[in-house]
Amino acid sequence: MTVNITHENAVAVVTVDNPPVNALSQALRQGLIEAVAELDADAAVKAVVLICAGRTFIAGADVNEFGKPPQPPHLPDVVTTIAAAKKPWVAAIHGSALGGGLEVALGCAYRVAVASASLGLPEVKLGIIPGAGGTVRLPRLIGPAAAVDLVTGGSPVGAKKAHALGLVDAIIDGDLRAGGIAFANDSAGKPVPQPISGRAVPAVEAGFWEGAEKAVAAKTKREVAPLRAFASVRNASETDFASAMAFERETFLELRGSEQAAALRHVFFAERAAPRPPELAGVAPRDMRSAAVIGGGTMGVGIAAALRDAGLPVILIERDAPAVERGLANIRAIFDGSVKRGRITQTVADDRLSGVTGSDDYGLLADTDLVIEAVFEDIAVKRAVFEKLSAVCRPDAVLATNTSYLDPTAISEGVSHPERFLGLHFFSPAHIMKLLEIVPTEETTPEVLATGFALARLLGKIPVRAGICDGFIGNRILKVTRAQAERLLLSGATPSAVDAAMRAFGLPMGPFEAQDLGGLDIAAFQRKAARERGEAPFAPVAERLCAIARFGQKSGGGWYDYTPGDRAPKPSETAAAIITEEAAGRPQRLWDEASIADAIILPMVNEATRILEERVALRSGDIDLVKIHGYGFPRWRGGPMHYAEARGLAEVVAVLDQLAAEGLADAPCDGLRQTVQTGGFAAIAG
Ligand code: 3H9
Repeated sequence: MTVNITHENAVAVVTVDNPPVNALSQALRQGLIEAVAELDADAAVKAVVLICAGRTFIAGADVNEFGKPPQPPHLPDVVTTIAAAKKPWVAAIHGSALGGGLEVALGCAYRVAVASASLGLPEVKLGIIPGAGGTVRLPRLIGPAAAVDLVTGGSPVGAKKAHALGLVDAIIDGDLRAGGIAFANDSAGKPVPQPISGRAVPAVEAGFWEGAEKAVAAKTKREVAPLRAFASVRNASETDFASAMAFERETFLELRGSEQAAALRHVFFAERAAPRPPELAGVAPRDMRSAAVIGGGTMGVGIAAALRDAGLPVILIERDAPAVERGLANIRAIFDGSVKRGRITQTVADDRLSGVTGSDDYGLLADTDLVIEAVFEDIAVKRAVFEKLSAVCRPDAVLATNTSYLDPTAISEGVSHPERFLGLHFFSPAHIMKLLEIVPTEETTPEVLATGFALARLLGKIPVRAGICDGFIGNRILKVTRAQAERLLLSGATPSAVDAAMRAFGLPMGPFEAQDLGGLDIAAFQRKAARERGEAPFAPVAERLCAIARFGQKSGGGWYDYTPGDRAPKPSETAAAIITEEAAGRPQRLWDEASIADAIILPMVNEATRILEERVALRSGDIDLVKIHGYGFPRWRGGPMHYAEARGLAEVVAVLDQLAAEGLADAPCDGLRQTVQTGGFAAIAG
């Protein structure tokens, strides 16, 4: 039963039970309307507690219904019905009251919550705005400034903050049901508060709306929903309740069918599918109560900080005492940075640091559950580490290599019990970046692979399983991005034009700015290794820039020039001269922003399709997550694969054919051509 009613003397308890997160399915909406009618008619009932079974209060509308025509009863009507109930309803909140869930709570006369609960309107993260009165009731309840923050940012607030804002009437200590019933009994004798719909919106200072709009626009760039949510809150603050509700609903329905909403829904479900690969269903991970990191460089200390943030004690191994000291100082710098940014207090930082033991003695690892190697990207150095680990670690300890390009199977040669070995590709800075590529070898057991996924969950990261190839999923596609960017230069585009086009597409940075920031030497090192393997990586201009030590910002110049102390890129005559020389004899053409973006993004899709065909990635959604969480691909575009499907695969193939005819990209692979018939990437992945 979705909605169940019980009675505690004069208080009726309406329990919603719609696993997993009590989403507002049609049946639940219907059940709530019927509950109001039944309890209105019951003279013995003086007040009502609305509470949820399971791990959370109502977490919102059912996102699965968004692609389909709305079915009555519609949520705004459900909320209006609760708000008009003859008895006061008390929403008793635990877990999360999100989106439509919070809107239902706003229809209640009162809201009480346990301290651990959170409340919010995350609709903008799904490309929509609240559609059941959220933008209209909230400014009337907590004022326009707080309403703008909650609605346009989409992040939930904790119950205590919600209480301070006036969103929650009381925090319940102890049992929520009992506390909710006591609150309802108490309120039954008092005058019912004025319904939110009848309240005036508190006045704002002159210029508030203009300032707030600018701030929202600056944060959200090309995302549509936050500004539309802002407009709805503003309209609701300046007009009557009924017109405001109509305006909100119209915006909600329009955005619900938008491309951005479809893209963001795709990412929402991809993120929820990624941590649970079907082949690992029912496989228990190994215990992880302690961890160690080998290597105190940038990656090693980032990983160690992430492990500490998740509460694991960490041993940091370096080759000698000075290196240990440097590593510990680097970890301290990370925690100090978190204190400065207000993420943690000094006490928490001290505690995190005290949980790191630095040493050059591998013997300390005899009883460690998980060891992550993060030393220099050199196979001999890495193998030497695993030789030592094989000698000292328990045979069931999980051993992982953090590598971005090397073959984990080759690294694992000689490891004792190779079934406990796997690759974990963290992204820098490892304590911040959400992506974790998990790379099993042929010998990795399901239990050890499941441990990789459990680690991602513990660290709050998005795990994507990747097969073994040069660069795994993300860096393999990155190579294509960079090669295409250089092809563009040799055919008439400039670095600034390419970077501007990619920013216009939605990336935070263009490919040349990004290389200047990260350093051109890293990719040069990968290309050298590739040439030694007999490959012929394409980077004629980058090679020449490296040959004259133009490695980017760190050397004062790369693709661009930099003046000391200023990170703003300035077009470089040196780079331009090299480009002109390399482009000599090649056909030149005019490029606009859209065709530049096509010449970079669509070849990425082509490579990604090969990655799917080779089963290096198992699902196209996984590839989208890699590019969004590891490389700044705009979330609102849904990732490259979703973008290609939404754009139309026939058009993608046609543009690639044209680029190939001009010698500016590879021709579409067979798999990509086939998607035009099958309608999407699912057939390849399946
Ligand atoms: C909205 O409300 C619009 C209204 O204003 C207007 C209406 C007119 N629907 O995240 P988890 C599934 S927009 C359907 O791993 P957690 C999820 O797919 C909505 N399904 O759990 C997964 O399924 P499976 C605004 C949903 O404990 C399972 O639940 N609300 C929904 O880590 C567990 O999910 C939101 O945006 C949904 N709304 O976190 C809230 N939500 O097991 C989105 C989840 O089959 N949800 N599922 O893979 C969340 O933020 C988290 O799920 C929550 C729990 C914090 C609640």
